[in-house]
Amino acid sequence: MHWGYQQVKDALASAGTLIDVALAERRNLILRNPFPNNNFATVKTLVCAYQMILPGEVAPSHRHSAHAMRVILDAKGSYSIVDGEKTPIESGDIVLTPGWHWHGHGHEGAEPAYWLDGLDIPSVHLMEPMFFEEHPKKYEKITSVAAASRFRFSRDSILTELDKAKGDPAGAHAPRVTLEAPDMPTMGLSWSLEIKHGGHRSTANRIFVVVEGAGQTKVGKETFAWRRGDTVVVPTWTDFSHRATSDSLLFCLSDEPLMRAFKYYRSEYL
Ligand code: GTQ
Ligand code: FE2
Repeated sequence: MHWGYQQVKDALASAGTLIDVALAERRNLILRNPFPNNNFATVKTLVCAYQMILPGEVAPSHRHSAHAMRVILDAKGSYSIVDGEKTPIESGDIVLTPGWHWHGHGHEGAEPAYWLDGLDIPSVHLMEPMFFEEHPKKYEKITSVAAASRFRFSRDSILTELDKAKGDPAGAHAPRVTLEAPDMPTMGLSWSLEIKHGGHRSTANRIFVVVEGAGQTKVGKETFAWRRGDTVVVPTWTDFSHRATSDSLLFCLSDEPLMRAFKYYRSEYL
């Protein structure tokens, strides 16, 4: 599957005229993958949703068993509060919300802010350890304000790491950086600078988010053209290859650590 950012933005903008987040808690558009008997998941183990917050809004705090992360697409002046810590969320950042950490979001900027959420809810559904709690005060008290947070990976810090990264000499994969996040044991989080790389398949389910650039991804027999902000999904054991038509930064959310923990991980370069 492929989802286009522009179409999603239009839908979220419409939703923004109907209801505010004080009532709805979150304004999100879920990427339900239309495989048989699915009414929620983006891949079998993970779900993604685009989220939008309007200037002046504050989304109430809550916590849940599911681990969550966000790829910030267009945001200036917005922030997350994770366990009392207020940290800015700006375009290109990754923000983590490990399971059972309180979290809410707010927006002090002038334009609507958009990001993509990734959560392991389908895995939690399978195993059934789901707990959810609204914050007793609805809005969590801010105990510290910090641009540098253990929950935030800024665009600049990611690009600095990527500058030092090397691609596979045989061309199997592009320069890649993997984020070490021990609090997020179900999720693999990585970035790559794509030009062109050959076929690969693995048992991991992968969700690619276009942080910058344009190009196309071949997934099985289908080819999806993508632009900044789009999402492309590669299900387990499906061949895929990327071809960028301009300098492209792809973020990949996967269930690779879960597959590895269970010793189900297999991978093949074609
Ligand atoms: O921002 O807390 O897309 O709890 C789905 C569930 C976002 C969030 C989602 C959530 C959130
Ligand atoms: Fe949440």
